[in-house]
Amino acid sequence: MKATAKAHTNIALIKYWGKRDEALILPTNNSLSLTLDGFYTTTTVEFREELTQDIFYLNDECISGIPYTRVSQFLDLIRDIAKKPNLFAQVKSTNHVPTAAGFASSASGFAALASAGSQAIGLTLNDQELSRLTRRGSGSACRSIYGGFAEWDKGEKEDGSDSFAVPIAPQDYWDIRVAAVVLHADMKKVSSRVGMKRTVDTSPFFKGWVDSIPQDLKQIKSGISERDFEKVGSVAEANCLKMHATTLGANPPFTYWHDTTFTVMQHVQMLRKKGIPAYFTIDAGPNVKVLYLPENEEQIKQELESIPGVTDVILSKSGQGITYI
Ligand code: 2P0
Repeated sequence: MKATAKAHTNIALIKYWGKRDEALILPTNNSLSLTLDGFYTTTTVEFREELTQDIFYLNDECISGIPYTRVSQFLDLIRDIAKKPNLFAQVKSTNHVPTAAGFASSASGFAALASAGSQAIGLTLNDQELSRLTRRGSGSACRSIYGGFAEWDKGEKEDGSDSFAVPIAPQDYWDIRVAAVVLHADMKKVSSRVGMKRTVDTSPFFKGWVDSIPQDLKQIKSGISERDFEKVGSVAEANCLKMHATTLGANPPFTYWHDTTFTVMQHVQMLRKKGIPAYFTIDAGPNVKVLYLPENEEQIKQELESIPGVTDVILSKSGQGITYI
């Protein structure tokens, strides 16, 4: 009745931005990501007969409120599948995702919780079933089941049974690196959940975003299969810009960018002009992630650290999928 799992976070190169069903977490578009080795969550779930409710510890702190409710409601799904509605669990999670780096710890967190929880209660799920379950905790988490590149297929069905991630290329397929550029900036004011919903509901640019995804996916997948870094990087950068453009069309309008965000973006484009292949992508926050190749690591780190307003540069490689400890 006890299991421990480790899951890594992932960075989307084709972004998930918009839900067609908020309760089931069904997206409006497919997304594609790279799992990262530097950032992970380790979670132990133990179901115990004597418990009358779930208990959740995060980094040794007992958690209540909304984060507790999200974990407990997710365990309800596992109890439901296992047909053990009154069996509660103690969950102990440790995040190795520096909050300042601007990676959503919800991706590694829910992937680790789904894996440890389903194994602890005695379920035997294959990767697709596990990814589909993980999706219900947080959408982007369903891609973290796999190492390397993964694609979340939005699916077509209303019940979400065909909405899960599939592997595209394993961790050791291609040594692409990611630098997380940490900026001196305030915490984001619009959560990705709220930002996504506002964009879907009000942005006239949202349709253009959704319509453009199939072509981006086709291009990036051919770039991955050819190990063509420029192709992958340029599609990822353009896709990120399109996602962020939708937020400017929302009502009320918003942006995740900070002035330093823009400075870093321009610096990355300048590096390319100097002949160093580097491309940026940005999630629902001000920090910038830079894609680069191993041979340019030293220079990339130095260049990014030299930008005024940059407080840290954290380097990461392609990471592995779920492991059980
Ligand atoms: C992504 N993001 O593809 C995109 C890009 C942010 C920008 O997935 O509501 O925390 O839990 O499904 O997964 C962040 O959204 O949202 C996200 P929910 P999630 O990585």
